[in-house]
Amino acid sequence: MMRYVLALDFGASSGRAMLAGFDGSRITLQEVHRFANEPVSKDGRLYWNVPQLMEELEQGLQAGYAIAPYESIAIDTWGVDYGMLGADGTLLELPRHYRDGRTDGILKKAEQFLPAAELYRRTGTQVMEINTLFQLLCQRDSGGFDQCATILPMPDLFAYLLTGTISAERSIASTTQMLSAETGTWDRELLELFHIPHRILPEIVESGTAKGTLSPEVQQRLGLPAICVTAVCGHDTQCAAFAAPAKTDKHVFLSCGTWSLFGTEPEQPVLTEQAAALGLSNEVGYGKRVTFLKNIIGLWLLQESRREYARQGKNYSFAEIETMARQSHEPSSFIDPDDPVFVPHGDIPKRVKAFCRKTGQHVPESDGAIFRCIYESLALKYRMALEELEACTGETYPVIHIMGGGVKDSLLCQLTADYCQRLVAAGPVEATVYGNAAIQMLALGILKTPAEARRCIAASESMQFYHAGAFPASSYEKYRTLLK
Ligand code: LRH
Repeated sequence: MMRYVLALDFGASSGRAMLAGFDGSRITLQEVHRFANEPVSKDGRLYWNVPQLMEELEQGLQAGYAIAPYESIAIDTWGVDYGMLGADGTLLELPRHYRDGRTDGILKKAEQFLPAAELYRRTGTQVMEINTLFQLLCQRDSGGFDQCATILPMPDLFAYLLTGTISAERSIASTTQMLSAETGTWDRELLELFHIPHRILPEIVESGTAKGTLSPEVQQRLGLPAICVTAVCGHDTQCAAFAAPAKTDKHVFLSCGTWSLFGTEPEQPVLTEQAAALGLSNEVGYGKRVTFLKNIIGLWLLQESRREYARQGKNYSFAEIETMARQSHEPSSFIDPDDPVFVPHGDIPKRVKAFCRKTGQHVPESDGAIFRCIYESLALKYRMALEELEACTGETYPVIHIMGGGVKDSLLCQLTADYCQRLVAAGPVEATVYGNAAIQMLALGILKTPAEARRCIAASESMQFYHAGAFPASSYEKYRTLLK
């Protein structure tokens, strides 16, 4: 007998509802609803359109149930953003988008409260301007928290709007930079240092537990029964990491979508000074498993460049972008993909050119050369991240599992294999959804162990393998010098 769950996966530019069925050995996925996630901009500020996203989510619930009566639903999203609820439980304002820019330059200010190295030692999280802690610091200085009864990370906010339950799932809570790496609870002392009231932080719950059921009001409105809403890893990255079809723990995963999350699964958090200096992050996954990873800006650079070219009347498909990059014969130039200039929306190609000019490199002329520069710079950054991970854990990882949208990009997969000099196993594209669905199935007892879940996911998809070609040594040397 087939058993079904519904996975709701929100990305930074689109979301979808996927029906996942399990026949006893394999998981099959069916997309039942897809929608755009368009941020709203108001008075120069950028917000997430929660009412519209809720409508889409509800359409997904109905479309899925019309196909198969699923037993549970769960939501995963990007990290760090949150909504604020008032005492009466209403959303005080639309949640701010992490690319809004309000946290630009905040790290300097944060140093007054606690030096970054100490912040890292306490939380184990890569210190990034967009993290919730710094967003709250801005909130403290603008509106304050008088009206705010609680904050809810995005996946928990959607779950709250369906169930009325207020809680934060651990994996998404670990992207806030407010969770103690030692105790796994909100770090009270740290909150005091930043003058953020502890009272606004919700109870933490584990992935794979029930959040509640659809509220009577939602049931009635949608014509659905009291379906269970499960807390999976609310953080999309952790759903993907969970789904890596790896045979051993000695692998690297590269969750490759808008962001590239390049990491591994050590036995313990790595809180050394070296890890802090290298900007590596300990984030929590299913069953409190630590993932040790680097947040790299990712395919955002290609996605946003594509949007910019479209604004200029040049509509390139992703396949065309890949071909143009392959065919570029201009001299190589590189960027640091993680330079803050590349974070905001806008004209990425122009910023790529400016970066190359400023660093005394050949300035790419053609659109293909811009794309080539982005591709190679990403693969080079992966190489550096691999070296950093291996230096910090003392391990060697023979295989890189690329998952997510990047799997479809054979140029990126091959460049990753070449620059990292490792075997690349590409797949599944839908890793996040597999992870979301498999964790629900574990919660329902349909799957018995995480290892069984990984085996089922591996059996449900075929992988593509990319073997390392010649190592582009001179490019790598040039890149290292550039980033020093
Ligand atoms: C990827 C991701 C990443 C970061 C960013 C904000 O979707 O979750 O891990 O946290 O979004």
